[in-house]
Amino acid sequence: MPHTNYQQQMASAATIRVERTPLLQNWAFRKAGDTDWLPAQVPGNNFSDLLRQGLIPDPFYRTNEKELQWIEKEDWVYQTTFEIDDRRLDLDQHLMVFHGLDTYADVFLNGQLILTAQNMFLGYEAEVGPMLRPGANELRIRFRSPIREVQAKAEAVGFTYPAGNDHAEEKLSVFTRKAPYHYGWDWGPRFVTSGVWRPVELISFDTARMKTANLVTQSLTETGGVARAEVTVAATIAGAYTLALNVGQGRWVFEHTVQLQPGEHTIAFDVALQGADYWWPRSWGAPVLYDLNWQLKHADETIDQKTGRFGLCTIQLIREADEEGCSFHLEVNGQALFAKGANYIPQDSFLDRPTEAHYRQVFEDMAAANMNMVRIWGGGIYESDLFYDLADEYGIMVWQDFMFACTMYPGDPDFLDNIRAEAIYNIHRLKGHPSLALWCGNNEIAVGWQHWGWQKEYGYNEADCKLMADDYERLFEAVLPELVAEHDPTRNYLPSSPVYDYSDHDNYDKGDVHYWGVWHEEAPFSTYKWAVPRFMSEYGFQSFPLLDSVRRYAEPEDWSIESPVMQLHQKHPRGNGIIRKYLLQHYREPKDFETFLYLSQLLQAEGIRIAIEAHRKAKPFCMGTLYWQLNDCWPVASWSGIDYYGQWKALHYAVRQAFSPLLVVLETDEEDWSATIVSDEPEDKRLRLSTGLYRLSGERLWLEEKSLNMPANGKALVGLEELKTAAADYDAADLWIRVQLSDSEGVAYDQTAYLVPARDLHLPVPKVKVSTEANGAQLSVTLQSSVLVMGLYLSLEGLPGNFSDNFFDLCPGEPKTLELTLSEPPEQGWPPVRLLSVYDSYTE
Ligand code: BMA
Repeated sequence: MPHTNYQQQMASAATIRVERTPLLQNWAFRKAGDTDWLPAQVPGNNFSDLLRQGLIPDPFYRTNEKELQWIEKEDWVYQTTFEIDDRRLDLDQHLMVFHGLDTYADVFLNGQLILTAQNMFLGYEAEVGPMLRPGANELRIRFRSPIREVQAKAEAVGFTYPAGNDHAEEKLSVFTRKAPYHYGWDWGPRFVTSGVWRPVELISFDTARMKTANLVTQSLTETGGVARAEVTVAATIAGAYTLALNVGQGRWVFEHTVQLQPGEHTIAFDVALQGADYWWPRSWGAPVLYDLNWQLKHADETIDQKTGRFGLCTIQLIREADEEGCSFHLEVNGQALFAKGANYIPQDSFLDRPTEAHYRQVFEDMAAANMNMVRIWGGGIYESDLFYDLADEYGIMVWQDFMFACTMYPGDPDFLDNIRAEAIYNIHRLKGHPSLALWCGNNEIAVGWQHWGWQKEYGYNEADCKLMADDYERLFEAVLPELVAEHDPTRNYLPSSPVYDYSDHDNYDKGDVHYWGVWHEEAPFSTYKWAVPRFMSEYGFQSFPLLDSVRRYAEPEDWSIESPVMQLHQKHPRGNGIIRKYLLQHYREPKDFETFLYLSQLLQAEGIRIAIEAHRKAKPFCMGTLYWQLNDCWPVASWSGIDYYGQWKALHYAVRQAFSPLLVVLETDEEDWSATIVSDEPEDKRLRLSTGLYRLSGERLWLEEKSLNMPANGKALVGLEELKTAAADYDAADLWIRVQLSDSEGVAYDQTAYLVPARDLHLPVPKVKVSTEANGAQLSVTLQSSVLVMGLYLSLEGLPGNFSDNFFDLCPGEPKTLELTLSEPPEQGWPPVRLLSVYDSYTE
């Protein structure tokens, strides 16, 4: 019986002979050449350690970034001691395992060199048996400056790589396999860190150990599916080894025996999971996961064990010729699915800072905003295992870029070998996650090379161009696809995103596009309505963090958009001017700094809402929309919907609504007035659409209700001719419209809209009645007004946190209750509720 079998396996776990000891204690560091050792944290980095020791000021505060650039040019030394006893030394094999070294490191154990590292994205192992001794052992790592390390190499090249986001004069970042955003980006500061950024452990064993163990879906059947178990075993003695795999706590149990010679071996066998449920992205079904227990047995003993989780799921990127051109969509468990999500960047410039709670919050925030996909963009890092565990758990598919972005890269044999090792390591680390949807070679390099004029800008001659183009082809069209095909054959590889440049309109019917006409070209938001490709994998618009966030990095004397501090926290050279230009097209001149920040957020939310609506309305021609960008890595003006401190901007609330499974897209600016209803629901629905016309002062002028049948995953068009006729009798500047969509459970979608830009509306003076009810760490706020209040923003000065709704239009005569839940009740009691609306940005 499977259950008994499982119990037996657990019992035999006691004999396990692989010992894993984390080495995360007693670390000290110093700048090379200094004599004093200072306490350090591992995992961590030199900036965080210097800050903890009070040796540098807060890197994010005011203009401190500028003062801290010396750090990248120094070498840094980290050291720890650890104890080993004789019993441990009795084991045969001893490996020092580094899950992440940033970046150029020489590692010494008891004075002997055990390893030289040169890739932040790669895990390293060194056999250390002969160097270990009973009692105290000293592990020392010397990190060479990633800047000075590659200077000679860069000089030898004879031209500059087009790494426009690298903030230094010399574009050295391309020579180092290290997070590109550390060198600066158009939303990121430059902090080129060094350090032990992921854990270190000492692994000792006799006989054999498992290095990696993955279970990957191969195919689905009506009643389950087939998955391939793949385990890498390092054996020290020849003999028979048995791999025992237990799926779903004893529901399926498999054993596979092989004869092994000493050395490293990959053992693969297929298993049938009869009756297993599929893993589905959220809102399409449940992301069902089964527990995994792997055991390696030899001579009747369990010698190693690993645990994990498994989801039965296939995700394919379908790119096939069709009537429109060439498709570009994700097929999940055989069904075409519309992808809704965002582009993700690392959560901090300093990678030791995001905790498990931060990671979980990112997934809570994505889930709350109805997302089913996230793109890990190629200028950051291959994320921690935790990120992918959460993606599996929350049902959010991961588009995984390899870490290359926005520049050409060298292609010499050493560099390619380094990348090969990095790719193989990360493919095996991540392939067992059902949420992993596809591998993508790079971000925007193909379009950059073909369309952005780098050749002219950087003055490349023919030979330089040929070298860079050949290197590109070798890496992204040969090396990486071959490695994906060999090591993760069920997953698709896309060489570069986007496939087509946004200037290339003839090809919008064929691939993915990053549409940057809005923002970079300063095209109006309305262009989002027609610039619709088969899949939109980037588009975005900047906004500022609000005053409560700005207070945390700037002083009152810095509170102007053009102050040196605010400019340093705006990394796009034309950013402030672009925001201002669009802002004045939509709103009146804001009366002060705070209302400028606030309106920038409403503006961003409005722009991205228009884009998302256009993409969803164009389904199934367009099958995905991922805006730029979900989050920030420091406090800054950027395209993010959530600021560095975790505050939802107006955008995140707007995205939650625009990604809701049932959506109404209202058109009132063309000859044909219409509402397109879009359903991402996996079942048919009976819906009621209510459309109302009102005066801003409150009076209802017209109301219509219609019932309709909405097929699963379908679309419906409803004419609004009568609304148009009704509105024609009034001054459009006095009007607002409300659309509500209800299903059997109540209102599923509720939106307000206007017929003229906010700047032209005759907004009445808001008089909002506020009542609050505090209950421990939760505050309920009820708001009521007799007139429409546009863009109402609630805050509690000095208290961060996200209300259940915010930046909404408060409808006349309809009380609205919001909740804010903190982790604990506020120490000083609840501050008064502050309100800000569009009207409050006016001068009078
Ligand atoms: C896209 C991204 C990033 C950049 C953003 C805004 O190109 O891939 O490189 O931050 O645009 O310019």
